[in-house]
Amino acid sequence: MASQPYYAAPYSLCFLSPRAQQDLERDEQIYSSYEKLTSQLPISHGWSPFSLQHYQSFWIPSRLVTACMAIQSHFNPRPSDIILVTSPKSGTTWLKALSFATLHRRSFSLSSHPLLTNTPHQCVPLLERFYSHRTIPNLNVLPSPTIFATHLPFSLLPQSALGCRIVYLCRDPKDAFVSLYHFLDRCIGSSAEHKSTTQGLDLSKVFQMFSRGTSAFAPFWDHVLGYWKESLKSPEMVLFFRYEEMMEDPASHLRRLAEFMGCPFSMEEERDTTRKQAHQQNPFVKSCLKPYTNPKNSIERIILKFHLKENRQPRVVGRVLGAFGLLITDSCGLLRVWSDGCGLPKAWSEFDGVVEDIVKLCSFDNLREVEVNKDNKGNFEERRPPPSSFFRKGKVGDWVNYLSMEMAEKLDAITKEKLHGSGLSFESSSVVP
Ligand code: PAP
Repeated sequence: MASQPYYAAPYSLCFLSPRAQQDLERDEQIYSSYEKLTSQLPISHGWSPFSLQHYQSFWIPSRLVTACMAIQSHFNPRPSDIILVTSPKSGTTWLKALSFATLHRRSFSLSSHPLLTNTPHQCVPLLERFYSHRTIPNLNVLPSPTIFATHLPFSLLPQSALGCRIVYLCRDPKDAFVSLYHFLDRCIGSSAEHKSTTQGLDLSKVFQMFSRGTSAFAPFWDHVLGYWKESLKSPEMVLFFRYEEMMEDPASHLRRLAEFMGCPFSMEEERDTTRKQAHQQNPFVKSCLKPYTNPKNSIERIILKFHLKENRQPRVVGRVLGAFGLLITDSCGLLRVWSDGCGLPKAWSEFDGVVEDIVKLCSFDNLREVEVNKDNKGNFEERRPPPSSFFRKGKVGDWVNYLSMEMAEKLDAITKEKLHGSGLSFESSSVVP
């Protein structure tokens, strides 16, 4: 094996189980034969220093082409497994976190959740990386169902994957492009290998490449359309989400995701959420929601918040009424804040709405502050980007800060033309924010 996989359990076990010498030799032969094939594929250096190869009508990062071939011939998921699919920079990290936290919500408490010590990419591996260690991972050791992720276009998925449930998340191509540009530029900037040789990516040059359909796992539009059409044909097999809509209402998307994955939220879990929503509408409680939403905060913070309201209310009356209002509208919430303040561990369903807990755990603001995701150092030998590079802004419409109107109009026109007649459109997300 060329490098040690870094995945969280149980995925790490796929590489740890003992292997016979003949299996190792077989894997080596498999990967060598793929390498011979890749050497004949057309190559593009338009995103230099990264190169792409044209494989089965899509541009694939050169270093991942052999892995794609290995997936096509050796990836054998069970029908119960779930496959998350995205075009790069369309919200992969977020979808991984949400799916993982939802499927395993009964196994972990909030205070000791794996997403607090592992990146979402360690919790749910990307198949193209999982199969890039020159060894075929042993999937038999994995529990059922297991979640995998991939950037592979629908037409490149192996037959074996078509029996699994697929969740597809897409994003306005303008934002996906801007995100990709920053991500790769940052990878170059922090790479000792490239620092001395490269100035970074030229935005207008790579924009041309993207518009022509030459970027990772592109053409972008063919990627989206492949899954969009399949979701119309077999909605029970392909769930189609959009980043922009998910940002607007993450909770209802999470409910649909849970249902699709076969683990819908129970009445009990839902009831808690409904109660919490009612609580949030209470104007009194609204004023102290900020400390309430951060599990690290304590009752003292809430009281402090009431202090801040002094300008409008007499100090004592304000404080007493505030505490009383909170107590009667949400005594469980108060208890929760108190228990968190005391550092007591809390199970998912102890007091709070589970849906909201998961949405919060996986939110951009929360994950970005998790120590393991703040890491600025990648592993360039293993071509692993710094975890922090997956958490840039997490905004809809950030393209407006980087693309000229002309560029935006050009991309919109291509998108309109490519998606014409499909029933899919990005027009509503194109409005300048
Ligand atoms: P990948 O396809 O290479 O795995 P992916 O996670 O899709 O990367 O892309 C990162 C984008 O998702 C970043 O967008 P930006 O560059 O426009 O900021 C990142 O900020 C955003 N992102 C990461 N985590 C979240 C999250 N929890 N919620 C919303 N957006 C997120």
